[in-house]
Amino acid sequence: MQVETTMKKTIYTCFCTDVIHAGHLNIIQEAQKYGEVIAGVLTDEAMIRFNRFPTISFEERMALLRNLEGVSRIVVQNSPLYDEIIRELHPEYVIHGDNWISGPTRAIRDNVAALLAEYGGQVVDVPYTYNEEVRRIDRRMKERAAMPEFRRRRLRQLIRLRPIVKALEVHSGLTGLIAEKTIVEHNGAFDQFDAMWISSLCDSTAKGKPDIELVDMTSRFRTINDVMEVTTKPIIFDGDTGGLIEHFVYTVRSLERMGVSAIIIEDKVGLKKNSLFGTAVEQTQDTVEHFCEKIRMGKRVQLTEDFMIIARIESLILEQGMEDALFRARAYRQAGADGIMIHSRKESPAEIVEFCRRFRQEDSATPIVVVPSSFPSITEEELAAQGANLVIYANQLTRSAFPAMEQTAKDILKYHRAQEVDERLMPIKEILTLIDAL
Ligand code: SPV
Ligand code: MG
Repeated sequence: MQVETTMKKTIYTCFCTDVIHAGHLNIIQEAQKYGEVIAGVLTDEAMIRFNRFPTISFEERMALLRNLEGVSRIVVQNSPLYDEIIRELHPEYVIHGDNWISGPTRAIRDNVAALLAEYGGQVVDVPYTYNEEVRRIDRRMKERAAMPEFRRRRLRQLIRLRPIVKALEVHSGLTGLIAEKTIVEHNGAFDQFDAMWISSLCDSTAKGKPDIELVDMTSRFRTINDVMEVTTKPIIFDGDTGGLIEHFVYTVRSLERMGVSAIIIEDKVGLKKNSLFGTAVEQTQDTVEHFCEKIRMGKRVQLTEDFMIIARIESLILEQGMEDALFRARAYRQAGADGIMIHSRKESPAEIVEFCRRFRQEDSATPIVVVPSSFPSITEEELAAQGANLVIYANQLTRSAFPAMEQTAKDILKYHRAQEVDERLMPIKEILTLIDAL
């Protein structure tokens, strides 16, 4: 007697969402027409490469799918690309909303299609559901991620999750949007900035003022607010010297309440000048005792576990030597600093590399922050290998915008019209639609 067996086909779909809405339900419904539905949940590490930071835990996201009707099995997907999962599950189909056909996610789709084609599998693109409810949920998720309690703790979470956290300088809503939205796919890998740096240099420069703590806190907070209005990523505030200890404690309170994740204060006193001037201008380093007291007082007034006070060491900038830098790092850490920023204005990264290596020999945990402005050749991978946890691109957006704007101004003056500059400008249609309406 012949027994007939019908093998059910498998269809795979991957989710990276905090909320299940009609669009997801539609995908599952469609998927069921093809066979047994296996749903993947992206890990936090994978999700933050190209998506928003999740506002619920990985376990909660697993539970969300487990409760869904029509899903027969849940699996974990460790990477934005599907190679591993396809090798493992060998699904006949992979189903996804057709929104992945454009933008950086196109590379994911192409990769999936190529993998499936090797054994006759197929991609199923379902028209993306974009109704009022989906739009509202999407907006809510973004707004939730921007709330102080979620945003503030994200820097610590990222330091745990990322080989090295990358922060980009921002000083306005517009630059904030660039840090928030820029995602690239390069050789099959995805990347985006993790955090934003409110640089005193660039915040001052944008206002046409020197970087000497002249732009007051009210104005600096205003910049933070402009950035916060349009972003969800964590903010690291350049607090200059932190000012008087009596004032610093209020600054810590205000920043923490706003949802800023960290303040970095530098061990200088008196009229602060930008570090990249080095010893060409008069700058005075603080005493170890006084700066430690500032750190201790800041930590004392802090209310949450999330907020970080990071101590910035100016010993190499002011040519006080490596031993002084390491001695201060130790002292600041003992005073309660949550991280150490080591700065240099050398064209070679050698002294930063030496500091990281030697500091790591005695302290394997305290986050190290670096700012490779004068030694840009060093890669993030090289910095991470030396034990650095956070890299700040402190002024590159401002330094790229200024020459572009200046050239445009010069060319309009030269040609008495704007045609010569027009072709290198963003199209009017794009600038009009750059900012999402609520
Ligand atoms: C800033 O961006 O304002 C900094 C870094 O403090 S630096 O300009 O290199 O001193
Ligand atoms: Mg500064």
